[in-house]
Amino acid sequence: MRKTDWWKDAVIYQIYPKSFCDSDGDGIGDIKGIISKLDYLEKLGIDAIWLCPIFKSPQADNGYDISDYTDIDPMFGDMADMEKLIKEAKERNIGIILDMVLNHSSDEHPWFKEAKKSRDNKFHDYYVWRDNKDGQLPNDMRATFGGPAWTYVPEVDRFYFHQFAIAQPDLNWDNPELREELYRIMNFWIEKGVCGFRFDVIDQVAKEPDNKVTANGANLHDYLREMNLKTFHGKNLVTVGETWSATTDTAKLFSNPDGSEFSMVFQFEHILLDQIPGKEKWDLAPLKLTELKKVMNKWQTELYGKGWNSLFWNNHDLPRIVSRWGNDSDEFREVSAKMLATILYGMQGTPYIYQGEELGMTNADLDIKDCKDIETLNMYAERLEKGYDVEDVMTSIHARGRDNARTPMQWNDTENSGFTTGEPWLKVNDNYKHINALDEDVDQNSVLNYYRALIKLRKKYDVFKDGRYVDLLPTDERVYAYERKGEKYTLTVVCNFTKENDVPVNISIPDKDKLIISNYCDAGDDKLLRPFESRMYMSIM
Ligand code: TEU
Repeated sequence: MRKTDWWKDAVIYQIYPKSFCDSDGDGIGDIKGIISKLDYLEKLGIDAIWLCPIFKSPQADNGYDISDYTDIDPMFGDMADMEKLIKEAKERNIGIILDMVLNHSSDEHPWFKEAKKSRDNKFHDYYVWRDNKDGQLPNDMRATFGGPAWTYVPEVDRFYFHQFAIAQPDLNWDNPELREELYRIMNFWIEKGVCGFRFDVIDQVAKEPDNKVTANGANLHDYLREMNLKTFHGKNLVTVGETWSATTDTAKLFSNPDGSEFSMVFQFEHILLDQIPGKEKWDLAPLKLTELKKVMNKWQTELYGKGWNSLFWNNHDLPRIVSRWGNDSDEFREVSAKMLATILYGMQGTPYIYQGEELGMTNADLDIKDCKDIETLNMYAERLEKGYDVEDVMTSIHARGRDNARTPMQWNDTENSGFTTGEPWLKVNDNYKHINALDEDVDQNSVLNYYRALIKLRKKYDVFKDGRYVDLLPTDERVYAYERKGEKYTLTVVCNFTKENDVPVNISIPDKDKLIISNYCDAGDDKLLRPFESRMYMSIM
């Protein structure tokens, strides 16, 4: 039995099953492949795996379009494999977190197939419909993956609402029977022994399309508290909601320490800092370090004692952080990947590692013909039609496309990076010959061994969990320095966010403080930092 709030000391590892490890040579990762890598994960030191959707799905959006919530997609294996994964992970003290996509289902879910048949069908009201008035769309809302958020179904002479793809009809949470079905599904998995859930776009479930409201509808927190009570409440599970709309105020509700909603949420305020404000993620802008600090400072201080942060740079929707805010050249890739990890791992919250981040995996620079992601492909077509320059569109895709994160995991330097013996569903990044887990395992200075060391440190000192955060250099555009003040210890983190050399650190580190980790092999100078140098000091008060 895990102790209460175990997730506050935990590190969570995210697996994108399609790209993690293929056991049967069909070019697609699978559950047996994951089982074969549990020893690797145990050695890394993680406590839980967030598994992206493995449920039955036509894969219009790589599993985020579910057609059966209590069965496994044959592409990934079967229920016996899943049970084995839960059991074998548990033997290594690793829990399995399932990805619940409850805002929408697949259009091939039996509920939707029934719903389309007639307005009188019991399942019709499981979805969000508006009448056809003279062939006009109900309103001008747009779907995240392009086009209108409404699609017409002639059989019922109505439009259904979808915030994402046409193949992802939104579920109607205002229907209590639908909510009960969802709770049954969650309880089914709780009984199978999972250790928690990640909830896809959960702030968007209480939509009010007539008011053009998607996130934070009036009923949202009532629904979430009901779901909590009827499913995971009091069961010591970890729960994390994906909430693009979260502010520190709403996050205090979502992650209320009274346990009424979730353990924590993913918020994206920092992630949105390098795009042109008010525009789309494809409209690139440079990141300003002081702006990043402002956002991190706000989340670190406002949630202190009142909520809980999740700490992440990466996931399956985001570009690789070393290519984004670090530097993926041969010269600086390793130091900058470690520097970025250091900034995050000193903070309060639960860190998430997205597969390959612990190796310093980079963006992929895929040709458009090799891209597979629905969001990227739809945007490409849409922007070219609008007359955008093809080179500009490709620059955006290389910087932000979701396939960057989805190229297969780089296990070793054999063909296809040891990911598959077949033809991989998405091209392997060519750099697997020198960026791979096998080499990094034995290289004491690898990014992988740095992550292992950071995880060990977090387990060793309570200050990582409890220390109070203070930004030490809020106006410095090059150095990120903060401290965490605990009862016994003070942790100080100092990072050069640039490739410049001899960058002065305008704070003094007491002589008695001990350097507990750094991304350069030799001692260096605590007053002048080398490119991307990062240092963590610990003091006893
Ligand atoms: O993502 C939510 C979401 O809004 C994303 O579409 C996000 O805006 C975009 O990827 C940023 O580029 C979740 C899942 O994480 C994503 O994989 C799914 O495609 C999406 O929901 C729909 O289920």
